Amino acid sequence: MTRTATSAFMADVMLITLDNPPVNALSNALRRDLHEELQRAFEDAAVRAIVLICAGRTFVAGADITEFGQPWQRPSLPDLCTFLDDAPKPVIAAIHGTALGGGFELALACHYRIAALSAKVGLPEVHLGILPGAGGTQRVPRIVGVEAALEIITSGRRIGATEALSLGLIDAAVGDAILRDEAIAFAKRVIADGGAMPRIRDRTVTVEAAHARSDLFANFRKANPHRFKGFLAPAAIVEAVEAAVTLPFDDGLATETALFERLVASPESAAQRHAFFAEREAARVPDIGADAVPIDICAVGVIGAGTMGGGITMNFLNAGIPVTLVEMTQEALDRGIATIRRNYEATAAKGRMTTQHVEQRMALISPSLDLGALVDADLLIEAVYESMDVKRDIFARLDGIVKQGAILASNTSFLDLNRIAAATRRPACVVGLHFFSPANVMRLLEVVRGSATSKTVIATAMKLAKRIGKVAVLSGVCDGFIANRLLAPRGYQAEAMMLEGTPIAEIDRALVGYGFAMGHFQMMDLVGLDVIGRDAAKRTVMGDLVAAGRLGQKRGAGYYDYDEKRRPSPSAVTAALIAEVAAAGGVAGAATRGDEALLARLLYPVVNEGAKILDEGIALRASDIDIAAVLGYNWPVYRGGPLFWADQVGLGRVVAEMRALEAVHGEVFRPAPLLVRLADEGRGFGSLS
Ligand code: T1G
Repeated sequence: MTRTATSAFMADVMLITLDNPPVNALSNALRRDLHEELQRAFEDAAVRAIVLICAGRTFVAGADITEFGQPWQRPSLPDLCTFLDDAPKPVIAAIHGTALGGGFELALACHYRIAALSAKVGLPEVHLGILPGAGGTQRVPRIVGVEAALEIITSGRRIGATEALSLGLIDAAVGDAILRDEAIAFAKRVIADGGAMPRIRDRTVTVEAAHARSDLFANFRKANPHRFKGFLAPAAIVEAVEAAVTLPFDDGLATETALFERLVASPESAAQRHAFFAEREAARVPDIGADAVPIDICAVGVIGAGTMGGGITMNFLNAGIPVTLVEMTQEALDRGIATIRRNYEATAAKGRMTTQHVEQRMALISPSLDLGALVDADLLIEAVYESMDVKRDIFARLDGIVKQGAILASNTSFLDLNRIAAATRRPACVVGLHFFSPANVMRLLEVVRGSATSKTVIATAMKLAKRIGKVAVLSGVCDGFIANRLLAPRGYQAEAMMLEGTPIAEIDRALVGYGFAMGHFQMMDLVGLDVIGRDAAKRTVMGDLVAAGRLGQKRGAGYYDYDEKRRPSPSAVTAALIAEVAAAGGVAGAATRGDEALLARLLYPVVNEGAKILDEGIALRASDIDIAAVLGYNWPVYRGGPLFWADQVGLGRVVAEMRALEAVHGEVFRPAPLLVRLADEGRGFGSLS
């Protein structure tokens, strides 16, 4: 077996190199090898200092997440950190790329840290539903103080080398190319200065300063409610950091370990880890290999400068890719560009970008009223309103204008991509790129594969998604593709229950209790009832609300009434309208009561739709459906997505409850064949991968 840690001796300094591609995760094998190399260096009298450095693209990215759930093999990561604490000679971590989670904790257990200027450090464990389990919650507050530590660990954010230096998390930052040499020089200076071995565990100033401030922790919880709702890890992090203040170091570590064990065994963490891997798995398309070489996208054209077109454009500007933005009228073009500028300026006002960056990005836009300006673009994205005729017309015209090999993409959210492609003589170059609103924020990008779309085009779209910070999920052609089709039944059921007499506030409360940021009706009010397409031929509550001028939050009234702070309260007008529409439609039925019953009604049809989407081959895998729901519809990540959640409920139970609902509410609750088959076999969706 090749060793994952090796040593080289440079005069007095032992250089230990960790080499475990792709990200030097601290697997069982790496920990064992590192322990042996350290042991050897500790025992070798000729070695007076040790430098820990990594091969490949990054320093250690953390514990090996694929080994979670198995018992730690010795030495565990906390053991290794304790071993470093007890080191008889100075150890210096040399950081490049990202030192994350257990990787950063390993560095924190060293005596010194030197980093490349482009390096980043951080403790992202919170995103996996756990906490730093190798001393991070005890060491970081000893460096930066309790408040900064709480912020860093509960946000999981990455900290650049310059900020890390100013916070004291690292001791030096040097040019990337000279990291190795500088680390060795640093080690030699330490030796020359007497070989001091400062340990973070011995620092007491910041934690003692927090003794008198027992309200710190309660205040932090109060100030950041969104970080805590539904998630287990943030509260445990606060508890662990509190232990750093109230307990001696080793007892604090023991508290951290106990909390870690509890979190790692929780369904919330299992769900978040599922989402981590689902996100990465989604990029893989089985029939597209190295032979499909993605084309370089150097210039993009966007047709339509409305809300979607503007948001889409921003993604490319952010990635430094120039965009030609085309509209039909000067007024629409000016409005679209002004909106983009306003968005950037708002970000700058919050201190999250400089005005210089705003100007740099704006300078990448070439506005035009002429499709002819798109002749040099490598990728065209059409983002006009949802009309098959309009889209086919644009694609036919683009076909006559754009260069050979250019990719023609539609942002349609439900139209038949194959019919759009058929308007051109190059259907192999046509693909769907379905962004979610707001397109510059939401991370999901559905890449829709038409029946003729070439492998090169799919490979390009998947790669481009990563470049612009999106997670691409491949979808086949169907009405609504994956995410919209999946979630549509939730809306139908919410509306059906409303007509049956279930108060809308109860429906919304059940969804919020499950973990959605807002309920169905609150969401409708936020979007604006006038902009949501509906069946004009049918009398609906929404139609009546619009007719009554109740357009949603923006008017202070929609499904709910809103006060000046936009807080919703139940509306007597809406209640009366609901009763009228229900009576006119002859809706019978009883109100559904209780969160469990409400959630079964709202979410089982989503699970069922997911099973159909999978069975039809519209989605490649169950985890793609989960990630589409999490990233496209803010399905609570600690539930893992609808199919992961259904597995946790147990498919046998889901099917049995659906059959009971089918008896009352009919076919919409008939379990899909795949669901029934899996339930009968005692399996879950997770067993399909
Ligand atoms: N363990 C195992 N595999 C990992 C991994 C990890 N920690 N991190 C990444 N991978 C795999 C990933 O699945 C993918 O595999 C490949 O590496 C490249 O990743 C005790 C318990 C490092 C910034 O949460 O944030 O330490 O798909 O596509 O965009 O407190 O990966 O190629 O087969 O994402 O260049 C804490 C997670 C662990 C860091 C690189 N650490 N990783 O991003 O590539 S918990 C993290 C990342 C912990 C201790 C606790 C990113 C990255 P494949 P990629 P990238």
